[in-house]
Amino acid sequence: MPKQPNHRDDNQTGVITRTEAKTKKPSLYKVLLLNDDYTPMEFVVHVLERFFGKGREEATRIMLHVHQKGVGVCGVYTFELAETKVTQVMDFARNQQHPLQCTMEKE
Ligand code: TYC
Repeated sequence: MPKQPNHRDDNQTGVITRTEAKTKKPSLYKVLLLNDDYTPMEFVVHVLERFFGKGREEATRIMLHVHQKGVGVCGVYTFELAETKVTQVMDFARNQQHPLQCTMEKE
C-alpha cells in the first residue's frame, strides 16, 4: 500500500498530526512439549485435548511425535497466551506428579 508521509500539516495550522496506523503484528510463540520416560502417554493426550483444544486423533499424533522425536509443537500463540498455557500444563503435571515439561520459544 502506498504510504503517506508520517507527519503532515494537512490543515495548514502548523499542527503536525501523526497519521501512521499504529497496528503492529504481535510476535508469536510456539508452545513445546518435551519427552520424558515417565509421563503416561494417555496423560499427554489428555493435556493436548484439555489445554490446546486438540481432538483425540491430533492429540495422539502430537504425543507420538514428541515421544519419538523428543519435542513437538502444541500450538502457536501470542506471548501472554503461550505463557498461560505453559503455566497451566506445568501446574497440572506437577499436581498429578508427572515430570512432563512444557516450554515456549519465539517463532
Ligand atoms: N515417553 C513417554 C512414555 O513412553 C510418553 C510421553 C510422550 C511423555 C510425550 C512426554 O511429552 C511427552 N510413557
